[in-house]
Amino acid sequence: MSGVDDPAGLRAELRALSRRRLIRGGLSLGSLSLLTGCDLGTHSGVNAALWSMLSFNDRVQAALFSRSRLAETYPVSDVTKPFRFNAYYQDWQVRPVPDDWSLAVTGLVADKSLWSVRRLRALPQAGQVTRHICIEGWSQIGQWSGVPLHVFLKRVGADLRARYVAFTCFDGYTTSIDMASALHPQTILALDFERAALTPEWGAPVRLRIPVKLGFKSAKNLQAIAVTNTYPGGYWENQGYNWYAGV
Ligand SMILES: Nc1nc2c(c(=O)[nH]1)N[C@H]1C(S)=C(S)[C@@H](COP(=O)(O)O)O[C@H]1N2
Ligand SMILES: [Mo]
Repeated sequence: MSGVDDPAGLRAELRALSRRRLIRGGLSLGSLSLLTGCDLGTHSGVNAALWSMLSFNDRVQAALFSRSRLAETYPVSDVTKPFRFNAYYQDWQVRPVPDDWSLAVTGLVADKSLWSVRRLRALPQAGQVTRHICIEGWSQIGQWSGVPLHVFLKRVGADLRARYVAFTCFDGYTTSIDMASALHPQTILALDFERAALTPEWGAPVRLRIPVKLGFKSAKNLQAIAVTNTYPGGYWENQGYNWYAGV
């Protein structure tokens, strides 16, 4: 997984993880060392922990994840204006929704039929005002609504014991998440932003919105969702971003 060929990068990630936990007043380096049985306060302890376990960071984060811990929510009046666009290309390169668009579902699911926007809107909907946190160091509060991913996965008869849910986008972007995070109550297939249909820049016609993870997991312009036990990686993940990316 991420950082395996880049020990310095892994150490930086661990420092960032530890800092976040410290700031939140939750876990400290001490509790991380309890989890690993290593002395993480020293350089060699960090190396031992990280180099002996390829996906150390992902595993620690997964172990700390609680499906009942909700991301903070805000009043609608806190929504950031103007709302920032971000992608691996400039906004003038945004792809319009293909005329023949439909959402495909593949892999370990019973029902592989295609989904139109209309069909998605007929499923139960949920809204949220949450903070989107980009790994590049900025954040913004947005208001999204759409189909909870757990509702969708159950509806298509997904194998909920599978390890990963992977997302493919028609702009060429990809990402993937663990099943526990996919089933989190605040993980939604968003159709609306500020109660109006998403525009192409912000992910039309449907995007993932997952406030318990960094912004790069919130895939826009979805084309296909796959349920799989084979590690899928992703556009940024394959370039070294921490795969788990919990906030
Ligand atoms: N399809 C697609 N989804 C994407 C991206 C992208 O380039 N393409 N960028 C990701 C990153 S890094 C961020 S920070 C958010 C930005 O979402 P926003 O444009 O709604 O602010 O989208 C994520 N989802
Ligand atoms: Mo991002």
